[in-house]
Amino acid sequence: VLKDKDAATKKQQIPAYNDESHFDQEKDKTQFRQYDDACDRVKNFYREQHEKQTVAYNLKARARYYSASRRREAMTIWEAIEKLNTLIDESDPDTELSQIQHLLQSAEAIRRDGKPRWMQLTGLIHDLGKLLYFYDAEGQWDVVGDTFPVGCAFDRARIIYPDTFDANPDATHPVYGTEFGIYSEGCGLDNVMLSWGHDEYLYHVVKEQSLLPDESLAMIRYHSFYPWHKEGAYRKLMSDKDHAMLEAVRAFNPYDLYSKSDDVPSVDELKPYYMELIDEFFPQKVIL
Ligand code: INS
Repeated sequence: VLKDKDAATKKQQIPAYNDESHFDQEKDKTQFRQYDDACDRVKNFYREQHEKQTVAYNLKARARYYSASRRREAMTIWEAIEKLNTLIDESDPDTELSQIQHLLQSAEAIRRDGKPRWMQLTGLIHDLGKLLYFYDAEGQWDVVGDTFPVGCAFDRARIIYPDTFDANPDATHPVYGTEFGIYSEGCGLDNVMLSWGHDEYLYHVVKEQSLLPDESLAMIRYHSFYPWHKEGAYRKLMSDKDHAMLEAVRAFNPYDLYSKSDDVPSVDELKPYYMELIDEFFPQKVIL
């Protein structure tokens, strides 16, 4: 692990990105995220996720994450990617490919568009938090799927399958059910508890154990927060910093979503390139 000062100097040298994506220009964007026509697997997933993501559950999940007795494993980033490979995401209407393929598709699309190396690496790892499923999860409902804040009213106009929140006890709670709930206007998303899952988990790991910049951390923490970055919900909770982070997340999103229809990449051919890239920003082994 680099000393704080070295880490700060390295972070300053990180090149900026521009926010245009070219690889997706030919794609029909209306083919993605069609939740009305989604299969039962997806609908059942969200029914359970929306019912069970409560403040009480989120406090419990975070306490578990920080507890000394949590099961932890030291492994290389590539080993983590391979370990994740057996998971098929029940919430995703757009792909049934394995996770390693989705990660490589995202990273390759970012690379083809000439984006900086830190952003390519973000593409490669952004879903690694789904490893949580093999550790502390209660199902897929606390690992995958779109995210949303808990502790304030669910934005039913901008979250998919809003009726399924009827079964969530927080929806009618005297505090959690109000517009700002336990938060205040402009408090900043750093202070907001987003539904627990792979984004939140990986965000903590990457923040603590890599040299990736703040934009990368935002891409990881918010990439599933579609109600915010795509639909414009919860804007009143944002701080000044969050506006810059929103731009970063929006620049990242096409590579996550629209690369799902790209050709299946060859893992063996691409591995050497990405192994080198991983070494630039991560220690040999990370604790997951
Ligand atoms: C998908 C999947 C992704 C997540 C998306 C979600 O089904 O779980 O990892 O980023 O928000 O819609």
